Amino acid sequence: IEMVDYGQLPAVRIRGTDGAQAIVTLYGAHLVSWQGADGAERLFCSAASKLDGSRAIRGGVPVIFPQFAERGTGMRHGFARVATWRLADSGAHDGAAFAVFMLEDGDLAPALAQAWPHGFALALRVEVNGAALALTLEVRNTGADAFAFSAALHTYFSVSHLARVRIGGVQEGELHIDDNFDHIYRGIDGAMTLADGATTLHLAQDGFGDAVVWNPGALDAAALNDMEDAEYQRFVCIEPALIAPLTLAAGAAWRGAHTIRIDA
Ligand code: TA6
Repeated sequence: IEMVDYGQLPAVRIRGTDGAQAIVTLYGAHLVSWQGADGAERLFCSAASKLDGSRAIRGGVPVIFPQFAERGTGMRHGFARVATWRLADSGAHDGAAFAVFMLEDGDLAPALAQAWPHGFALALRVEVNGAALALTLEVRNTGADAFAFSAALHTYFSVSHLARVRIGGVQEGELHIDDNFDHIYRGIDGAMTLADGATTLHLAQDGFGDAVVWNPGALDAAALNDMEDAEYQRFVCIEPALIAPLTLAAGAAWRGAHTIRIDA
C-alpha cells in the first residue's frame, strides 16, 4: 500500500500483485476507486464531488453509520462518511492486498461526539483480490450502555448507461431503472447481480439484512449541487444495508460484509 492524494484528501492505495487496486480516503474511510486486475474502474465518483473534506464524497462507497437517511436522531446518513478515520492495518496474502481503517468515539470532533454520545469502534476492511473486492464493516460497542444503529455501504457502481443495466436477485426478478428510483428491499437473501452489457458483477452480502437500490433520475440529479446533470445515467447505487436499527449490548460486536466479483 502507499499514501496518495485524492483531490485534497489523503488516501491509501491498496494494490495486489496482479494490478487490482483500490483507493480509500481517510475522510470517511471512503472507497473512491476500485479496479480489478483488468484495470477497468468499477465505481462511479462525480466530477462535481467536493474532495476537500467539506462534505461527503459523491460516489464510491460512503460508509453509512449510525443512521440511515433521516431514520434516527442526528445527521442524515450518519457521521461516519464525514469523519476522519485512521489506517489501522494493511498487508497482503495469496495475491490479495488489504487495508483496515478504524474510527472510534475518541476520534470524533466534539460536536459529533456530543450528538451521539456512545463508546464505539468501527473497522472497515477493504481487500482487493483479482476480480473480487471484499468490504467488511465491524461495529463494536466499547461503551457501558447498549446503543442502536443502522448501517450501509452506499455503493455507487459505474455503468455504461443506466438504460443498459439489469439488476437481478431482487424480489421482482429483474429490475430495470428508467428514472428516479429509491427502494429498500427487506430480507435480501442470496446474491444480487448487476448486468451491464457483457459484464456482470456478482454481489454477495452477509450480516446486512437489506439492500437499497437508488438512482436520482434526471430531476433529482439536477437538484444535487455535487452531481452533474447527466451523471445519473452513469451509475446505480446498490447498497447492502441494515435499515431497522439494531441494538448492540455493551461489549458486543456486529459484522456486515459485501463481496463483489467481476464476471466479464
Ligand atoms: O440510499 C438512498 C438514499 O437514501 C436516497 O434517498 C438518496 O437521497 C441517497 O441516499 C443519497 O443521499 P445523500 O445524503 O448522499 O444525498
